[in-house]
Amino acid sequence: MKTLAALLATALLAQQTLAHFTMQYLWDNGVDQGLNNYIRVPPNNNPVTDVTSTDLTCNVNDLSGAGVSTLSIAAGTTITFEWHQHAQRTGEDPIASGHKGPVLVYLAKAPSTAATFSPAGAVWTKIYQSGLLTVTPQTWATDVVNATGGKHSVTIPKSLPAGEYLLRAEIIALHVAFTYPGAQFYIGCAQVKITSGGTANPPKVAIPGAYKPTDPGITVNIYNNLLNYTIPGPAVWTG
Ligand SMILES: [Cu+2]
Repeated sequence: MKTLAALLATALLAQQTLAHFTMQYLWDNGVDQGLNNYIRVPPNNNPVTDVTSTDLTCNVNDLSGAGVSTLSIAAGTTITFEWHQHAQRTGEDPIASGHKGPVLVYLAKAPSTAATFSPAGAVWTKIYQSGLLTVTPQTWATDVVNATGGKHSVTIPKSLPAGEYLLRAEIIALHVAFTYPGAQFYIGCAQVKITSGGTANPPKVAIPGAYKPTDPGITVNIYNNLLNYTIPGPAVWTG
């Protein structure tokens, strides 16, 4: 006998099979950089669901940076990521309102150029996360993304060394996450060059590697009036 929550979730899944999304725009200190510019664009808007797959790094097919330009930014700038279901900014929810969960941002410094960087191993630093914002009603970071035209922002820590980086933004949708695989990982990687910076050596994790199927923030029933939610991965490093 399925629980009501499971039945509801099954209905949601059927309804939202095509309601997926991709990262499509970067904004540098409030300036729109244009559709798909500086972004390693995935072949479609499907999520990744295997947390052990290299698809978790920068989306599917070992996305290469060949042919992708790199955006010059200053450390301390505010970068905004903008996500949509399809190549349209209006006419539908940016990321489909049934997709509830956390929003995270990581970055990794390239040994040389961002375009040639294949970010394997412990190279990723988490610089932002937002999860369950209010308990009653249950409000998620994804609700804010939907309410703000698909956008969320992060400040690039000033103490990061100058050089080329991949920015990895991630939205985890938990509407069918009560079993594994179920949680949907939406990943966008962008190429930036920090033109001025500091000397920090932040903590780093591997992606895949930082998440486990059994993490309480990955296999979770969000229709259970959660009192708290544990965002997967390491602590945020703020510089
Ligand atoms: Cu979806």
